[in-house]
Amino acid sequence: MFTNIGNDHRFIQPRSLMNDEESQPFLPLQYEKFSKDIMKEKASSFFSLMDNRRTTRHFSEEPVERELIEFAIKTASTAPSGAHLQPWTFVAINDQKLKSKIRDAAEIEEKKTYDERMPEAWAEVIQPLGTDYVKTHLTSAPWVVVLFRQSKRLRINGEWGPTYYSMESCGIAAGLFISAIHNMGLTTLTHTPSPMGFLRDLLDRPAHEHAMLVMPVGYPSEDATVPDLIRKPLEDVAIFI
Ligand code: IYR
Repeated sequence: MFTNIGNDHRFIQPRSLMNDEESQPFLPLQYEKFSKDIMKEKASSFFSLMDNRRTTRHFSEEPVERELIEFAIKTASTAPSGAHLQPWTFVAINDQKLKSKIRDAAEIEEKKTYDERMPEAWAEVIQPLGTDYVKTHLTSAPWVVVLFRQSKRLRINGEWGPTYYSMESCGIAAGLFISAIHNMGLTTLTHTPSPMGFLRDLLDRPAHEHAMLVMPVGYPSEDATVPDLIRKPLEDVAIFI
């Protein structure tokens, strides 16, 4: 059953999925209850930290240690996921030649999108963001991290089975990745070349993995700018009943 899988590193099963037949033990939850004051202080300081996050397209070429990227991916991988399948693969690219190949392929697609494929209703909402088909950040940022969503998983019996809520799971993981990057004093951008099928070929990922987000990571350049945006106030995004 496993013969055509061989030692292909792309199909390694997590330990947690290798004993389908055995029930998982339950452990006591490690939980620390804070006082009301500390809760408010933590809530407000985390909000301030995250409210200061901005997406910039302007990266410095200053190198970033691999260990920091590893921490961001480990943080992302703490995300809750459908059936705890953790249906994501983060490919972190530091190699300049490979980043250039990704940029060339992304710009070919993006040029077609911006010049021919983008409906007016879409163009009118991204125009204020100042984006275009030129993707300098894919070569200037020291790291480009590509998030792949796994739509299938290899079962213990050697058959392929589905994953569950993989879009939601990967979306949450991406949010944690972005938060981790911001918290450590770096910046990232959620870039979505469209279509992004070329990433599977360039990065040698299997057919059940689907590129979902391209995230350059690094320091902002000294002349980095951001669009003059305001965020919706609470009353426009929440209803309390
Ligand atoms: N994918 C393109 C276009 C783009 C789309 C949205 I929605 C944005 O918020 C920004 C850009 C790109 O990455 O440029």
